[in-house]
Amino acid sequence: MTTRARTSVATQSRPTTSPDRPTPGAKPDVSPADRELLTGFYRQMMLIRRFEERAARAYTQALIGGYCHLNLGEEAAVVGLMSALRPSDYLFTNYREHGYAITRGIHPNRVMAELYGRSDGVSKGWGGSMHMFDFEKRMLGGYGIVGGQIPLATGAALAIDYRAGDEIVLCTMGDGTTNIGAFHESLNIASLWNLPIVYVIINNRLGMATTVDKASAEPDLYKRASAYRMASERVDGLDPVAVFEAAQRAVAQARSGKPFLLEVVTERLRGHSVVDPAKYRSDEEMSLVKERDPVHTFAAKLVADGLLDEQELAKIDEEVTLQATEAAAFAENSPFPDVSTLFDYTYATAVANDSHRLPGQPLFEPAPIPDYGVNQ
Ligand SMILES: Cc1ncc(C[n+]2csc(CCOP(=O)(O)OP(=O)(O)O)c2C)c(N)n1
Ligand SMILES: [Mg+2]
Repeated sequence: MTTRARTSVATQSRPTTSPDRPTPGAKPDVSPADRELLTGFYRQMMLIRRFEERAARAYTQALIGGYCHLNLGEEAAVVGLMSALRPSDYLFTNYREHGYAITRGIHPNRVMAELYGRSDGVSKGWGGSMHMFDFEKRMLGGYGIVGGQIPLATGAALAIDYRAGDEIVLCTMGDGTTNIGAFHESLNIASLWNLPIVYVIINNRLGMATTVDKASAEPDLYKRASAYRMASERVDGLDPVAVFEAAQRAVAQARSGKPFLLEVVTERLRGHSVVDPAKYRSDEEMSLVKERDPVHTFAAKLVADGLLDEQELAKIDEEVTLQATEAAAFAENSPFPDVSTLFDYTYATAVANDSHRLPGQPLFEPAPIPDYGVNQ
C-alpha cells in the first residue's frame, strides 16, 4: 500500500439534540433495516450493562478474583465501534474488555466463565478479566500492560499489509495510554508505512484518578495524529450511531491503506476497577455523568423517535438480564482448570529455559549443603 495518508484533522463535538425531533408515538420515518440496526444497538448496550452489573456483583461475592475493569458508561462506544468491523477484521483492546468480547461475538457464558477463572472461559480460565483471546473471533487480546497492545496491533497491521490482505486492525486504548512512548512510535511507523489500522482512544477523561487535563499537554487527544500526518476525528462516545458512523469512516480509510486515529469521548460510570470507590469524583460531577448515561439516553431517543415503546424496552431488559444471569450460572458450574495445564498456553511453541515452576515451589532446587564433617 503506497498511498500517503491524508493530512487532516476533523473535529466533531457532542451533537446537540435535534429541535425537530418527532413527538413520542409518531410514525417513525425509519426503514426496517435501520430500525433493526438501532434496536440491535440498544439490545447490545443493555446486554453489556446487565453483564457488567452481574460481574460487579460476582466480584463482591468473591466469585471473581484478580483485577476487573468494567465497560459501564462505555456501552455506546463499544457497540458503535464493533458494529463497524467485518468478522475478518482484528481487534486489540486493553484490560477494559468484557463488552468488546461480547459484541465481537464471543458467547457471554464464555466471557463470564473467564472472569470466574473456569475452564470453559474464553482463555480456558487462565487469562481472567484482562486477558481474553479468541483467534476465531479475531480478538487478539486483552492486555493488562497499559499500551502493551499498541505495538502488537501495529505489527498485525504490518502482517496484513505484507500479505496484501483486505482485513484491518482496530486497536483501542484509554486516554491515559496516549502518553506512553509506544503510542507515538506505533503511530509514526503506521503512518510512514501506510498500515491498515484504526487506533481508537476511548477517552473516559480519567486514567485511574488522573484527568486528561492533568496528564496530557495536548488534551485534545485526536490532534496528536497531526504530528504523524495521520487523519483523525473526535466523536461523541455516548451516541452509538455517531460512533458507528465515525468508525465506518475510519475503517474505510484503514482498508484503503491509510491509518486513522479516532477519539471517542465517553464516561466511566464507576471506579477504575470494581474495587475503586472513586472518592476523587464529586457528587456534582457524578450526577452530571449519570444524567448523560448513554444507555438511558439512547432508550429515551428510541422512544421519542417512535422506534420502541416502554414495553419493548422492558422486554429487551428482561431478556438480556436473563442472559447475564445464565452466564453467571454457567460460569459457576464450569470446572476450574487443572493445575497441570498451567503452562500449556504460555507460548505457542516450546521455548528454551521456560520455567514450569508451580506456585509455592522454589525458583531453583536448593544446592545441597556441603558436608565437611566438622560438626560431627
Ligand atoms: C505500563 C503500565 N503502567 C501503569 C499501569 C497501571 N495502570 C493500569 S490502568 C492505568 C490507567 C490507564 O488509563 P487509561 O489509558 O485512560 O484507560 P482506562 O482505565 O481509563 O480505560 C494505569 C496507570 C499498567 N497497567 N501498565
Ligand atoms: Mg481513561
